[in-house]
Amino acid sequence: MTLKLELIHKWACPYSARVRDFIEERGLQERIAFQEVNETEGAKDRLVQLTGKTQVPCLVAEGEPILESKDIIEWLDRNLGSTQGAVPA
Ligand SMILES: N[C@@H](CCC(=O)N[C@@H](CS)C(=O)NCC(=O)O)C(=O)O
Repeated sequence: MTLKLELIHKWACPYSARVRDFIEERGLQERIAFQEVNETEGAKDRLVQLTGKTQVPCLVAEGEPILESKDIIEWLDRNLGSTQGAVPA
């Protein structure tokens, strides 16, 4: 099954960068739709609608938001990853 995944992120945010780096390291870019919170029309409104916050990064997995870069990386590792033990603390 192909999961519908979106990452609402911000270029200037180091936590977003951490998640983007992980995605790139794992070669998962093609599986995730990236939405920059200030560039993608409607992304910020959607973020607030889903989470009640403006915090990025936010992974939206099948419509369910996941906040916190560490939790997002762990989720990606658990659900899409194959290499164990590569999640930064
Ligand atoms: N602990 C969070 C920190 C995320 C964070 O602080 N993001 C900042 C941008 S770098 C942010 O969204 N600030 C605006 C807000 O929280 O509304 C994580 O690891 O994801």
